[in-house]
Amino acid sequence: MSRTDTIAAVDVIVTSPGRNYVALKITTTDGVVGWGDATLNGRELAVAAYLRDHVAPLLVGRDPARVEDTWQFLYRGAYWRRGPVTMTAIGAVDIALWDIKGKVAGQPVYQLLGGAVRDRVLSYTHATGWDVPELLDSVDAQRERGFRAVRVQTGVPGLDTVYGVTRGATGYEPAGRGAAPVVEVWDTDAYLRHAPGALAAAREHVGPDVQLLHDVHHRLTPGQAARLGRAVESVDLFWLEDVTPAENQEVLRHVRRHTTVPLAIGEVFNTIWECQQLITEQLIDFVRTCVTHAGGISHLRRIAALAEVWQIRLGPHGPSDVSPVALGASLHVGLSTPNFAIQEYMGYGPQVHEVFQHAWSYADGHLHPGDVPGVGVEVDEALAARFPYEPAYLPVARRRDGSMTDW
Ligand code: EZ4
Ligand code: CO
Repeated sequence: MSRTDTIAAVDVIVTSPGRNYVALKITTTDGVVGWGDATLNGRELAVAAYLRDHVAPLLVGRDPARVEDTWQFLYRGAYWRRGPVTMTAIGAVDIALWDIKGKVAGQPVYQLLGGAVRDRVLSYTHATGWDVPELLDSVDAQRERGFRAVRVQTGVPGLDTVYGVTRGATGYEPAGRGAAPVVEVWDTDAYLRHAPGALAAAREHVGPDVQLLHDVHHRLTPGQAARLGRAVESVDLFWLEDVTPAENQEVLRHVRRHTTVPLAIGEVFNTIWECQQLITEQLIDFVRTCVTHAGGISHLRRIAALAEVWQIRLGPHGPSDVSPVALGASLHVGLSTPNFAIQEYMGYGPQVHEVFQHAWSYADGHLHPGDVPGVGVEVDEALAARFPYEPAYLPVARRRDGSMTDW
């Protein structure tokens, strides 16, 4: 990079190779290209417009080497603080600038973050079955693929749709294509009656050596969460995720008083400030913030640093809606950050692997970001253009009486 190298172009690419993604491309006057992920599931076009209309014009002409200053400029310069759209846009720029910095230096990003502290990053994937026998088959299939950590979700008797499971299918994709969200009917009591037994059956099936995780997906009150935590203590979960919506974080104290089950929260958080109380009051064990939605590599590292003080670890979000660019970025943080525990890896359909050519790799239950300069994920723009955006939304949930609840 010459000393006069500046940002020449900022392009936003929306593509739907099986599901929607938003990719950010930053090109420098020297011709170096950096890629970021700006995918916000079900609200993709809001981030695309934020980037195109408000961020791209501000970036052209700036020094691409100033990663931290650009973060500060976009965060403080917006005046309006935080929020998923803003922070996803900032995250995309941050990841793309780290990609450029790595390419210019000829180094994978993890080397610029201080180098590897581990050889590979432990990952977990999803097992899903409508009933318990189907779930156990799914767990076996994921173990055969080498996974040592598996998230287990099952259907609930009496309900037709349940988070994390698709009836009659082996895979699960939360977003549904179409002009409006699918409406799911939810019954917390039915879930609480069923879940402990299903989780116990999974533990009995796999024995002690496999890590089991479970996602409650924001459905419980603090009292219900405390009871569920107690009921599953003998299952020895790696974590119980999102037991409450965690908007009121104080309520987690009640859960903590009653159970030692490890708690993971934060996939919907955008900044260190939403994590602060949960970390400093030790109300959780794992922070789930995603590199895309929480302001990029620079900000995820800050969250990790705060969490480290309190012996809390990172287990970032990594479903299909976190693009391969973001997964790569997360793995550079994972390889170089001491208190990074585990990376969610839901996997991608074949078209996604073609559009996003990635240096990261999976083997034997672990992920590695690869050793190419930068983040190591390139977007095939011609192929991406063949998959135009398709409206898709996450489901919504209503109770049996028709009132809205948290999905
Ligand atoms: O609901 O990716 O832990 N994983 C999850 C995911 C999220 C969706 C939201 O976009 O909770 O399934
Ligand atoms: Co989750």
